Amino acid sequence: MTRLYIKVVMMLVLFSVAGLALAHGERNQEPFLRMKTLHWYDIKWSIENDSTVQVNEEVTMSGKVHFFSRWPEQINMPDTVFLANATPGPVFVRVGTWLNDVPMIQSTGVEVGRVYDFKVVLKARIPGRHHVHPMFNVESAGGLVGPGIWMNIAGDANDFLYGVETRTGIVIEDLETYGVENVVKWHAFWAILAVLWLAWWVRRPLLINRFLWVKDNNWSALITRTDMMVGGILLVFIITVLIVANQITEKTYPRTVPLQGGKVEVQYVPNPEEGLVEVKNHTSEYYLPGRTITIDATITNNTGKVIQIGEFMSSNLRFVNKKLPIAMAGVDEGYPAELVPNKGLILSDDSPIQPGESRRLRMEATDVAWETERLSSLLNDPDSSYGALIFFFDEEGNRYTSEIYGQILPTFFDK
Ligand SMILES: [Cu+2]
Repeated sequence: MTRLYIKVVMMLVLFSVAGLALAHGERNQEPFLRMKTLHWYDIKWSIENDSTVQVNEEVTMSGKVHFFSRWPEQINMPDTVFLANATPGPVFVRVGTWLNDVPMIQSTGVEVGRVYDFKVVLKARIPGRHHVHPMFNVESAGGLVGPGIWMNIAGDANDFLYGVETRTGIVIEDLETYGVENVVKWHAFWAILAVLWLAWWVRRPLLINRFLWVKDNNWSALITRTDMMVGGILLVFIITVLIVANQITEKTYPRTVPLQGGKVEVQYVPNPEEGLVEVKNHTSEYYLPGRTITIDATITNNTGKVIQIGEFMSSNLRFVNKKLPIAMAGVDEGYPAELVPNKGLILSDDSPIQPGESRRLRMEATDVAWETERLSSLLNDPDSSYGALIFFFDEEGNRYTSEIYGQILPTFFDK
């Protein structure tokens, strides 16, 4: 019986661990959070998908992140956001993050409808196969993750070293172990003191006797003169220790900077190519059995150039117009294949859009990813609307980005 119990528990543990290893929840987020908040693009990783780095090696993720202007009403505006990384536990140490080249040690606020350049540098710490994403923590919304790739860390976790030089020139060999001895020493000191103080009271008869003393108003038996004296001595001793310890600390570390609570300001860089192409959504449908999203939209070309539709991007899924070589060239080798659906983006009219032209057409994005990425649960949301970025290219290779936004209706029958 006990054996069976142990087996069941072990299996449950195994299952939960295996589940963790496969994904860490990026698919569980509500579709509106993934489609109408951040659009990550031009993402570059310093290593290839599923390649291996050694413990202590650094990897870099960089690219652009666009904050959608139709920000969901259910969450706070991105006035307090923090650039980070999503990994299964502290398997990497975050060495630094930058937004438009400003160090993001603290939180910042951003403007919706704007694009920012980000960079995240990580240092490999714990061996294993990990799924690693860039991520923004947004107040009230939680973590919003960008596309992730697999990274393998090889080596020994005990070899991990994270050294820094402080502003005052002190070299710390390893932050992971720095000052730990002192922390242990002080915890032990206070723990011993607390145990002694408890022992002082516990060594005497406890409940019944003391209850009777209270009942009889026998206060001098309850708290004796010796108790008072010991208490007084302890009080003076603790305050003296605090004062002396504080002085020693101040002498040892004359210059300390407290943890910073303020926000950093980041200026956005104007993106003149954004919005030059006007995109207006008429109707959008999600055809469930076929896992197809169809968008009926009017595109108005104000770029002064001849343009073509290159890509429809939402929730890190990139539906690329395969007939347009320049759009295909934008998909790096090594970009996670599960995020670039095979069929790409199908247009009802492929011909180039002339300057000044307004054209109504249908865009079709079909892939099982709508299901596997659990975006089809969009239809269970009280707010079934979608948001995406569309990329256009002119003949000189310039790229224009535009937002598209609309309500989306489910359809169950092929038309
Ligand atoms: Cu992941």
